Amino acid sequence: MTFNNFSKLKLAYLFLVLSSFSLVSLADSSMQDSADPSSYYLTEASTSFSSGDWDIDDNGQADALTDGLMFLRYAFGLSGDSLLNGVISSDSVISSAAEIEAELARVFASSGDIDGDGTVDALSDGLLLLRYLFGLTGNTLTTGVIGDGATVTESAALESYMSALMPQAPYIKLNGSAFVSHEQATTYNDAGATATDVIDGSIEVIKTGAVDASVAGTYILRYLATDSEGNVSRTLMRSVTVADTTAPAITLLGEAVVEVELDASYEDAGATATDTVDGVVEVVTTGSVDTSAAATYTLTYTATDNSGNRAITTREVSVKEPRAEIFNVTATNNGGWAYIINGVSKPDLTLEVGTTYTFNYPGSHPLRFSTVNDGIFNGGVEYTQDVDTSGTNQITIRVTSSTAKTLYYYCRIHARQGGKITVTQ
Ligand SMILES: [Ca+2]
Ligand SMILES: [Ca+2]
Ligand SMILES: [Ca+2]
Ligand SMILES: [Ca+2]
Repeated sequence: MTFNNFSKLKLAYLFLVLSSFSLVSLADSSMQDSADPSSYYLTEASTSFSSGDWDIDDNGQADALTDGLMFLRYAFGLSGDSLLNGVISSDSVISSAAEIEAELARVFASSGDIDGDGTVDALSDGLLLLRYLFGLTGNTLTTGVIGDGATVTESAALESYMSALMPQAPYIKLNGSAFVSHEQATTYNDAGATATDVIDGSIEVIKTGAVDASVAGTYILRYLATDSEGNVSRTLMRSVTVADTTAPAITLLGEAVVEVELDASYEDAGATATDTVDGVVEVVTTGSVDTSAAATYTLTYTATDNSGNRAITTREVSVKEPRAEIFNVTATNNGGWAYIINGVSKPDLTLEVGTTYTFNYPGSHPLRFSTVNDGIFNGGVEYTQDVDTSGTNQITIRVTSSTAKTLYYYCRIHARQGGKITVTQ
C-alpha cells in the first residue's frame, strides 16, 4: 500500500469517528433500536460483568458501533459528550461519562495495545478493534493499520488476541417493552427474550415467573441464559401489569327510540350488561317517563364494573301529542231506539288510549257510559272517570291507560239503545 492510500484510509476513518451524526444507519449492527429507557429492566446490579473486556458500556456484548467507536474516539483523545454521543447502547448500565472513561482507561492500560508496538494508537489499535467488531478477518482486518513497530502483525494472532477479550457470558436482550400493560381476561402472549453467545451463538433463554391474565395485578417475569461453559447472562425482568380497563357492554332491551301514546302506561324494557371480567353487571336506570305530558324523555342506563369502568347508553321515549276524535250520533226507532254513530246502527266502538272522544248526540237521547251492558237499565251505574258532560248535547271521554278496558254506551232515557266499547293502547 502506498503512503497516499494509507492516508486516505486514515482520513476516512477519522471522519467516521468524529462524525456527530448518528452512525446507526451506516452499518448493520446489533445496537439497540433506540434509547428507550424502558427497553431493559435488570433485577440487580450487573455484578457478573467484568470490566477489562471490549464491552465498554457494559450492556453484555461488544459491538462495533458502540464499544468499538468509543474505544476509537477515546484513542483519538475525545472525552465527555464528544466521546459518548450516539455510541452508548440503550441497554447499557453505565450512565456517566466518568464511568465510561474509567472503563476505557482500564481497557487501554490492560489490553489496548493490540498490535504490540508499545502504545495505544487510534489508527492502528483503534481501527483493528473496530474492524474486528465489524466482523472483518484476514487481510481486511489488517490492511493499512499495522504500524512499523508492531510486534503482532498476523491477522490470526490479532483475532485470537481480540477474541480473548470478548465478553464470555451470553448477551440477553428483551423482546418488546420491559413494562407492559395487559388487558385482564385476554390471553397474554409474552414477547420473550433472545440470547446470543460469542462461542455458542444463539442460546436458549430461561424464563421464570408467569402472568395470570385472569387476575389483576403486577407480575414480574425474569429471563436469563447460560452458555455451554456455565457463564450466566445478566437477568432481565419484565413487569406486566394486568388490569381491567374495558367497560361493560350494555345491551338495551327494546328499541332505542320509543313512542308512547299520551296517557298510556309505559313500562321500560330495561337493559342488561356483561363485563369481560365481572360477568353480569347491574344496570342502573335514571330518568323517568311522564305519560300524562307530551314530551320526549331520556332514560339513561349505566353499568359499572368492579374496576370502575363505566358504560352508558340511553333511550328516548316520546309521549305523543293528545289526539281528538268526534262521533256524530243520531237515533232511530225501528221498533225500539237505536243509536246511529257515523252512519252505523249500534256499532261496537274501539277507543284508543291518548285520544279524547267527543260524542255529539241528539238532545232527547243523552249518551252515557257504563261498565255494564245497557248501563242503568241493567243494574249498572254511569261511568264518569275522565268523562265530561258539561257541554250541551255532548259528552267527551279522555281515554287513558286507567280507563276501563270494556265499556258500554247507552241512552240515559231509552233501554237497549247502545253498544260496546273496547279500549286499546
Ligand atoms: Ca457493549
Ligand atoms: Ca499499539
Ligand atoms: Ca460464552
Ligand atoms: Ca371491565
